[in-house]
Amino acid sequence: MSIQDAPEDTGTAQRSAGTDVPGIRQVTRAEIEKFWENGWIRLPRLIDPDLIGSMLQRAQQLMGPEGDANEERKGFDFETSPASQSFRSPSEVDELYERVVLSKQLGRNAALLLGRDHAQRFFDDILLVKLPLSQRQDRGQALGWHQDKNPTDRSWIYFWIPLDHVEPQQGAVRYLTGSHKLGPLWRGGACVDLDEAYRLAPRLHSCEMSDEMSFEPGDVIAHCSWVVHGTDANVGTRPRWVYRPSFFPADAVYMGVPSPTIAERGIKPFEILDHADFPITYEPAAAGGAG
Ligand SMILES: O=C(O)CCC(=O)C(=O)O
Ligand SMILES: [Fe+2]
Repeated sequence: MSIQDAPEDTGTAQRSAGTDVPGIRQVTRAEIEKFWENGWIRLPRLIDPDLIGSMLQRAQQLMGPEGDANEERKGFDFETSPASQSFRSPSEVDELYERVVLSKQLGRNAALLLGRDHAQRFFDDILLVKLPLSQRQDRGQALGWHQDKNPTDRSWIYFWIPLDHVEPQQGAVRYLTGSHKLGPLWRGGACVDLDEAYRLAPRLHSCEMSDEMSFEPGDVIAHCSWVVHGTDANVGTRPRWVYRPSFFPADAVYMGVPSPTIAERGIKPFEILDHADFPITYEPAAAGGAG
């Protein structure tokens, strides 16, 4: 059932409540501290592996068992990327993804990580399947170093959620640790090779590259805006399944950075993103939310 079809859907109010989804734990104080230091944090078993298993099944229904069967929906899915096969906004077509992104728990974790107990909105979500390069040259390549595009005036939280075991050779994400402290360095979303990144921002030499990591279902990475990151190619033999939703503080304002997602909803520069498609999923208890 889509949000539009929900029986008692009253728009923003209905979606803003923040559902309770069992199986998503809260981030710890130690994780929050390390996140501030590094700009990213690995969150072991953030999500119950059984819930992740169900999400993988749904993703396979949408994209095929190998993650390569969905047709690109013109004008909706992102430009076919050589780095992965993607499926944009699974939460609009699948009720499990809808429940997960509207969950109070993910929103609260975003607030806790950002260091201010403030309401959070969901922005968007995408499935990113990096296909084995050996099978698909055009869907398994490395993704260059970049900062995520953020059209607002404050940091967002991006959850990088493997839906299956991920080994380093499958092209897991890597970070230039601490690079968020350098602020915006070049155009958000623009991917460059490492030499070019160092040329554009020589201070990046002081940011250590994260080690290659393996993931079990349930392990998650959260990163903030402005941390420089990229992925290697998938030189393994299995598709790499990742789900990537994003959240931001409810009082952030649109800065006018070209963003069809925002502009086509009639939101003008310096306005908050007060729209049913950017629902508030978490509100602190004092503000009337369930905390
Ligand atoms: O892992 C990917 O395919 C993309 C990683 C990334 O750039 C992100 O999550 O922002
Ligand atoms: Fe990114």
